[in-house]
Amino acid sequence: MTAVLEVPEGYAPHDVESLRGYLAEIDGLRQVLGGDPAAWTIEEVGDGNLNLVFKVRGSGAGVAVKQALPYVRLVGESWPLPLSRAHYEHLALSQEGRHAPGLVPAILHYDADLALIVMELLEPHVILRRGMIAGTVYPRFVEDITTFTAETLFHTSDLALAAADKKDLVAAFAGNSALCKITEDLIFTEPYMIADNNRWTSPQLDPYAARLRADGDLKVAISRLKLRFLGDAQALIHGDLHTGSIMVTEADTRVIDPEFAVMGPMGFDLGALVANLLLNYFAQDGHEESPGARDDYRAWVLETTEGVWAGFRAKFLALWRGAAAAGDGYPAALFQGPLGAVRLDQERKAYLDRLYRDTLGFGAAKMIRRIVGLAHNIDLEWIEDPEVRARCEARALTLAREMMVNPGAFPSIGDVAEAAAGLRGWEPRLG
Ligand code: SR1
Ligand code: MG
Repeated sequence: MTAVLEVPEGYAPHDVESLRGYLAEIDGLRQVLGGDPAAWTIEEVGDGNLNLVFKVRGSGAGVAVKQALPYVRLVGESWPLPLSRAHYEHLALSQEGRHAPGLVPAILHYDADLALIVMELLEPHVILRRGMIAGTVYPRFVEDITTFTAETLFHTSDLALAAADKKDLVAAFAGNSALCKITEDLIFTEPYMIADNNRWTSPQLDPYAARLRADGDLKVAISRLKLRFLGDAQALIHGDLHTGSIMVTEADTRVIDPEFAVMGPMGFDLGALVANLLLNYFAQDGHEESPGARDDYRAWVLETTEGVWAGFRAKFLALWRGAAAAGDGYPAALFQGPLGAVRLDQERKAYLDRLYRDTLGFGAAKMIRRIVGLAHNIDLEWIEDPEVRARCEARALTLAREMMVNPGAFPSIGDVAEAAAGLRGWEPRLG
């Protein structure tokens, strides 16, 4: 039976022509686009799992229009999903833009009834994931993404905010529960059990999927991580910070699509970055023209993975050390004098050590879900030969399992990169 889709009065999904009429009625947007609305080119380009995305170009600038559908686009109308996610995306973009100016798209218009956001058109940007599949180096990426993560996570945490302000943020995002439920199910639960949504390269990865379902240590580890996601409102997290949520050029980086935003554990965002870079690393076998042709690129991907954690750590630490008016966590009154300052700085480093371990755990969860869960990455999906794809995936699963169950085996992010590189020539036993 098809579920009934409830939408508020006034909501209807746009098509190219209805969108043209809608945009033409909004003075500011008509001016931005320029020229005769009849001459605007409008194309629907959404290739994500959830929404409609239009690119609109006039004789002046272009705009991007994102509209939520009342269901999961990837699956269809049988999986309803609240339109309120556009509200949370808009709210998160506003917060992120305040803390990390220039690193998110500018918002030009928001229509709550239509669950629609109009943003500047990012051109000639490409989705980072696509650029990395093509083997393109992005020299600004590490610098920009570490600024984005350090600034947004620090400034929305108890390290920077007064308790009442932090609680207001928790309340503001608490209603995004349907999007959180997707994460809770698709990342923290289903890959470790038999579930209709799961899929993997079969039969090659059948033994790997079966081992995940039989691995008690892994189930405990993923459940601990799930508990953290459910209960630890550490900071405002983007909630879906994979390489498909980042647009880049060689000189610019923008983080898009924060519809999964919620107050949650910081390691969830950092783990998403590390995981998706590592997945791209493992996928390179399937994209290089001849064996070894992408070796320099592989090295860049691993350097980037290390740089993301190391750069974040340095910037976050600097923000905390330099915070003029600190938040209600770690009250200054408890850390007075030179001894207090030393003790607090030791604790800052210990906090980041804990965050590093969280990053490995959440990163591992994100690698596993993209290989045996519902929503996969094109880094791996675009590898046509299932034998090649399964080898890449098996290596990634092998590293991910260790990262989640045995994070102590990777004292530094360099150890993760080394382990990934060490798995390169390893021939997994496939089904
Ligand atoms: C049903 S939505 C599947 C996935 O798409 C989004 O990008 C999120 O990662 C979500 O888990
Ligand atoms: Mg998205």
